[in-house]
Amino acid sequence: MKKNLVAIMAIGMLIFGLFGVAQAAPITFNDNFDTENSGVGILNYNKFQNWTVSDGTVDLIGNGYFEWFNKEHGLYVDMDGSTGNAGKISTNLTPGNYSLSYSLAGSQRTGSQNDSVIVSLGNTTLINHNMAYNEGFQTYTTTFLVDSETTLSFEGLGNDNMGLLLDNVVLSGTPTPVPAAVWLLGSGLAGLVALRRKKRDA
Ligand SMILES: [Ca+2]
Ligand SMILES: [Ca+2]
Ligand SMILES: [Ca+2]
Ligand SMILES: [Ca+2]
Repeated sequence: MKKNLVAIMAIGMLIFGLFGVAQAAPITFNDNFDTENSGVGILNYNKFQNWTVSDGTVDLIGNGYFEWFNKEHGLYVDMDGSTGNAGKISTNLTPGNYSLSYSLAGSQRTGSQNDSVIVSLGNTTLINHNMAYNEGFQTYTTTFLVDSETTLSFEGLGNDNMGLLLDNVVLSGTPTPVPAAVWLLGSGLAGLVALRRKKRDA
């Protein structure tokens, strides 16, 4: 009876180990914002699938709603929303090797000559973009290593409700292999050791 219990515990630990690895999988997404809010633009949007809005607001625009570009961009994000406080959007990252690409454009409004967006990992600035209002979408790519859980964020600067426009954020990550493998091996071995010990004692 006890032996069975220990065997079940060992299996459970193995499953937990696998589950732990699954949980540690890094975030991978291809975000063109086109399906946000059922595909309809909205000011001061804060229900993104992949992002949390903090420190101000951002607008979800395009698709005929405050549209500054041709239809091929669908919806995109105005990094300075409509509350006089440009917004910041963040997503959590687990340890791994990441590649990131995204498109930024000028505000497309003459009232805002230049605008900035800071891309950060936690409190560390990766890239500081400054673009003139009339610049079209440009794609930027970078790679980085995350060794402990952190956030990736895009932060608009300004307070005139006209910010840089963000679209096509593609993030892909490969998990840092060692901790996950050790965790799986360790939890499985712990179960087997317990099983052996029980057998020997029986
Ligand atoms: Ca889009
Ligand atoms: Ca705005
Ligand atoms: Ca702000
Ligand atoms: Ca501005």
